[in-house]
Amino acid sequence: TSSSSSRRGAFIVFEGLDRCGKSTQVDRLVQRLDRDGHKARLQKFPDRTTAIGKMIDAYLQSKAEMDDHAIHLLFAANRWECAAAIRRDLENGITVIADRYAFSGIAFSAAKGLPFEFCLQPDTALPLPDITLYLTLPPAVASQRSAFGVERYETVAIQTAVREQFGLVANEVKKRHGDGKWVEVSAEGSIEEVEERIWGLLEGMISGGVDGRIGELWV
Ligand code: ADP
Ligand code: FDM
Ligand code: MG
Repeated sequence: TSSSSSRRGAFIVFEGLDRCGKSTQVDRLVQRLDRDGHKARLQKFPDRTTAIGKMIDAYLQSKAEMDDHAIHLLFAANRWECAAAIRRDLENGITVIADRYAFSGIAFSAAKGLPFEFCLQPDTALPLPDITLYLTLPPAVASQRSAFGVERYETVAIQTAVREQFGLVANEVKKRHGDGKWVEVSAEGSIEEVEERIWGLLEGMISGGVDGRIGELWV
């Protein structure tokens, strides 16, 4: 119909602690959409391919040290350099699936002790996700998955602090943008079970497209 052709793509974000299954699930979702002939694009954050992304990558691998504020701003800058392409794709009817976004940015930096308001600010007015799925996994289950790697932040103590901050981020999203914008999804069970759970939540939004303008984060 003519109204469906005016609909834009959905902007879908996956968040959650390390090893909860985000990357596995975004890959499967994009593969499913490709199979179905639906236009979709995966956007990872950090996007390590850009000049800023390479600085972030060096920091995460502990090949470079950086002030906490400075690296926080680089993560945000890395989102801003991708923002125009996200907006353009959504307007062209392409579904954009992000593996992490500004919410990780806030949770990880606030967990290091930076003021919450400082952490929120640089992402203000970025494209607002239509929905963020926050994958949850009990720590005991997560610890049975493959061991933490060697990157910064991959310790039980840091992950515990980050989980607490994600709770505050969730409240902020619901308060500013509405309860429906942040949805917790259990990441327990087999990869296929989690995939079906996620598909059940997203199928309508993806196949029908989204009506209305792209929102602005925290605005
Ligand atoms: P994240 O991107 O959230 O850090 P990954 O998708 O990389 O998590 O998954 C972390 C590890 O757990 C990988 O080895 C992956 O194969 C495995 N994994 C992912 N989902 C499941 C699942 N539902 N059950 C068991 N193992 C899983
Ligand atoms: N991370 C990610 C941040 O600290 N800030 C951010 O803004 C973003 C997007 O980078 F430890 C952290 C979270 C995680 C690491 O790891 C990225 P993956 O495995 O590429 O998701
Ligand atoms: Mg991942």
